[in-house]
Amino acid sequence: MRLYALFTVIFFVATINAASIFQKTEIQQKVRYDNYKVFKIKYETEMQRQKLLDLTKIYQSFRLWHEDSSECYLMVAPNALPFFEETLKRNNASAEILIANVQDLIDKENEADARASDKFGWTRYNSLAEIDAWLDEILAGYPDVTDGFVVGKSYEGRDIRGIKISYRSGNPGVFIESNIHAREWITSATATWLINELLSSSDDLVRDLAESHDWYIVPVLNVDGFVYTHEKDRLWRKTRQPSNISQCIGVDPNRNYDSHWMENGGASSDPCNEAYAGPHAFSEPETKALSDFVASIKDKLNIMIAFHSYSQLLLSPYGHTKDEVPENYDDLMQVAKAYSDTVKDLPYGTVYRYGSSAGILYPASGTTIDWAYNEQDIKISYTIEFRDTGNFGFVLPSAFIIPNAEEALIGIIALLAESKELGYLEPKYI
Ligand code: 0X9
Ligand code: ZN
Ligand code: ZN
Repeated sequence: MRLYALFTVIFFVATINAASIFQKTEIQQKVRYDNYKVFKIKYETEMQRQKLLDLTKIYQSFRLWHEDSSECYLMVAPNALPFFEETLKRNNASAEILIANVQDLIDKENEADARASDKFGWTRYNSLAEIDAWLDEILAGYPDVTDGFVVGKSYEGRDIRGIKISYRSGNPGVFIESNIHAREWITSATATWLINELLSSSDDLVRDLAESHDWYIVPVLNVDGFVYTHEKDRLWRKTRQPSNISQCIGVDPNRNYDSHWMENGGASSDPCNEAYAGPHAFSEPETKALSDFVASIKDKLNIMIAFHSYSQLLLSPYGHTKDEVPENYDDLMQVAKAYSDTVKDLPYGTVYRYGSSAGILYPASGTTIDWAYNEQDIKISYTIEFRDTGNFGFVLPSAFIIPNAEEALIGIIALLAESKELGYLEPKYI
């Protein structure tokens, strides 16, 4: 009898222990960015550029937020500040501080009163589960003009969902890919707002926009990464598929498309790099699925737009080289100008610059829009980098969701009108 009691006690203790160990792995801490700073660094020489970008090899301490042809935005961990300052001095470079404490921004990202609300809306950022539930409501509410579709499954087995909006058959097709980069939350917030406007607005311009195009919108392509940014690390960019050759997880999906893959230094072969192209083109289930889906309807698609953030830019092909521009480059610039002019005329006065991707930024090979343009014959293709220009970067406060989305809507209206003018909205194959 005594022995039995003892066994019971041991068993009980063992169970508690197992439970607490289990809990530890379950309730893993969120990554924090207390006193991490973001600097803007202008470089004058290629040497300076190399030295600064080299820092990102120490990827726990230095992370690249954005790069332009003449500057970069670097997030620096507090313990790496002395080394960072020394590196600047040694290379005769100077840095401007844009964000003093990244964690502070993350904590305040969602507006105080919206944070508590459990209603879906555009005053705060929504989780994937909330977006999925909202999509179901929208599909149920507009059954005659919407169709839900599943692009495919992510590495972790989630559905990658999209919505088709069509008021009549035979309309020119517009495809919108959004949130391929996990941390770019403003993109899915804008995409969902756009879906809502297309279906519910009574404005004449918006009604015409909605009803004279067929819309295919994927609000969150990188579903695994997006969930990871909500639950573990707000600043995650890549997919979540592990590597066979490294401890570092994930691939930059916007370097993984099968078009000039890994050419011209437009991507990295280092799995720890934020622009890792993957072990081969379309190694990621997410990009493979999107490309198969787009290829299956390419005859119906006149326009491809990929939503990104940040820097307020409209980028056309090519990304893989700046030595050449596409044959309809002048048209692409004219259409981009229409977007930019219209957005600037709104009371917000927001400035969007435009140009070819490689020309204005840096070479990037294997991007969605280059693939759509080069391999799928979609001749009006853009990456749009939304707000802002660096004061908040990826952690754009939710108060800016609606202004950003309004700009996107008005910009897209102008983009499509100009494309139509230039003859790009005719049926592609007769
Ligand atoms: O680097 C990217 O994939 C995009 N910028 S982001 O900050 N959203 O990651 C830009 C892709 C456009 N093409 C080129 N930069 N060439
Ligand atoms: Zn090539
Ligand atoms: Zn992006």
